[in-house]
Amino acid sequence: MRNFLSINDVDSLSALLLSAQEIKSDRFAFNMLGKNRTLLLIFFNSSLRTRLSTQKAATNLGMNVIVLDINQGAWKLETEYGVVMDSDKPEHILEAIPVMASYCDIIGVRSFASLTDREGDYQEKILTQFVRYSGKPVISLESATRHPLQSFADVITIEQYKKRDRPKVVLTWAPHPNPLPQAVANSFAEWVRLADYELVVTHPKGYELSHDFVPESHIEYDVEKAYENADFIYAKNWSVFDQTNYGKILSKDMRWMVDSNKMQLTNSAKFMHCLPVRRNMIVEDSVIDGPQSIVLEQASNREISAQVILKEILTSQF
Ligand code: SN0
Repeated sequence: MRNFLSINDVDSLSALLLSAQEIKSDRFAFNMLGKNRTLLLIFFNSSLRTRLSTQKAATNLGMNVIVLDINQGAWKLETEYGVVMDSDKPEHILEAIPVMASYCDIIGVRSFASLTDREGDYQEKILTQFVRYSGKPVISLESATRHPLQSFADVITIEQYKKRDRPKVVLTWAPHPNPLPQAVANSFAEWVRLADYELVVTHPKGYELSHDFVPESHIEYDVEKAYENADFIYAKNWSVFDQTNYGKILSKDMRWMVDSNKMQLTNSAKFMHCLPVRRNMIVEDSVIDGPQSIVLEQASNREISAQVILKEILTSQF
């Protein structure tokens, strides 16, 4: 594995899942693999789980880690070409990327969706420049359109809890006060399909995700029908993907909040969310605090997913 940006970088999901089990049973078994190798984590956006779990995973493998928050202490980076740099951005990404790359062996990048320029977001303008100009393996720590380390951790978690081979996994939109990217939802859908679980996506009309991630046949607009016989309820808010309203909020329909009434329609489903979660908007307290909630296990599997990927890259690239 050279880069880890999406499912396209995965040769065999079952091999990754085996590696996850191996690392879970002894996370220090490969603590010499990363000796004298440095991981640089660059954040263009806030992070709690990704930052800590990736740092911990790298340390388990014996790596050194440097973390840079672009918005706290670094120069603001210009990302557009050909501009007269007379704004508040003193450094161009064209210099910054190779300079940062020269201090490390692997780069993790958290970029972000503009939510105004759909084409730019879906072209992954920032992430692709890191791949092009760093000369180093690049790991996505959430990009404009995907969050693969999260989705891989989600699949590890589902494997742990599933009671049948092909569980019914429901991805439900839920209301949120602010416009959020489609990244987590896109990525989750793509990994659930890779894992060959049954995927049902439910949301109000107007919140259709890109058909590249969720073909129309997977959508169920009747939220209660979607919950029927579900094994996993995965909640996430996202803003509109459609070109005319891209990045906007169309609805805060509370019928999509995950509550104990709808959970009763399921096959004793587990509740999942990538966190951070807005309680009593996305999910009722009684559900997230109840025995069906596996959000903490999901978060703890972030260390495992990051370690599997770092191990793959260290093994194949150095
Ligand atoms: C991010 C998102 O992509 O939706 C990161 C999730 C891992 N979530 C948020 O930005 C939540 C912020 C909020 O206001 O609740």
